[in-house]
Amino acid sequence: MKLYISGNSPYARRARLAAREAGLMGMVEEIIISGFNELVKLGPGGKIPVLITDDGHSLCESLIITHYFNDLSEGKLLPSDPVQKGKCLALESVASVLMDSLFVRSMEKNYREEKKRSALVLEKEAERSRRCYESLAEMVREESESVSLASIAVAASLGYAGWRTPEDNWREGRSGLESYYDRLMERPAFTETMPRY
Ligand SMILES: N[C@@H](CCC(=O)N[C@@H](CS)C(=O)NCC(=O)O)C(=O)O
Repeated sequence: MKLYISGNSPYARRARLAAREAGLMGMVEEIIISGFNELVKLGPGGKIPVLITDDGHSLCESLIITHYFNDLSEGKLLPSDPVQKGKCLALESVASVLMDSLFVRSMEKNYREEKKRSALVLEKEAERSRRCYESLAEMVREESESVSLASIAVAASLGYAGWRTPEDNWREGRSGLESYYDRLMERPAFTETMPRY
């Protein structure tokens, strides 16, 4: 399979982490894209990541790619118990919302001329990010350190926050979330895929 990525994309990182933690790296070739124009040849979305499967299907959306990897690994990254699975998906869903919120803010702050930036969007998304940090801090209280699609999404989002929205200081007052994140970062897959900026 071919996984198209860029080095610092949090969405790509999520797919890269899932491939590693599912034990699939022997089957996955990671290709760093040279430009976004090349991406539209792989599918209409034109976004990172894209996975070309061995059957020649083009999968976009990090959520779909990571769940596909989980299926290929026969469920290594999600609990089989339905209640535990629901809990895990709830955590993954909040981390997904956080990632989108951070990405919108980054686009607004870093890719738009200052006079064209929307204060409304920035405020609304900063508030959404804040709610997500609070919710994650609450949700990981009882979480073990086991790696799942949820912990992968949490780590990819918080790693991205450290880079793109350092002003959020997400660690401040959230020591449980901080130690959860720091423990995950000791794993080779997480260190290896850290954004380099
Ligand atoms: N919902 C998508 C979002 C992916 C995404 O926005 N990726 C960014 C890179 S971090 C991208 O490719 N942006 C290019 C663009 O928006 O044209 C996913 O989960 O994969």
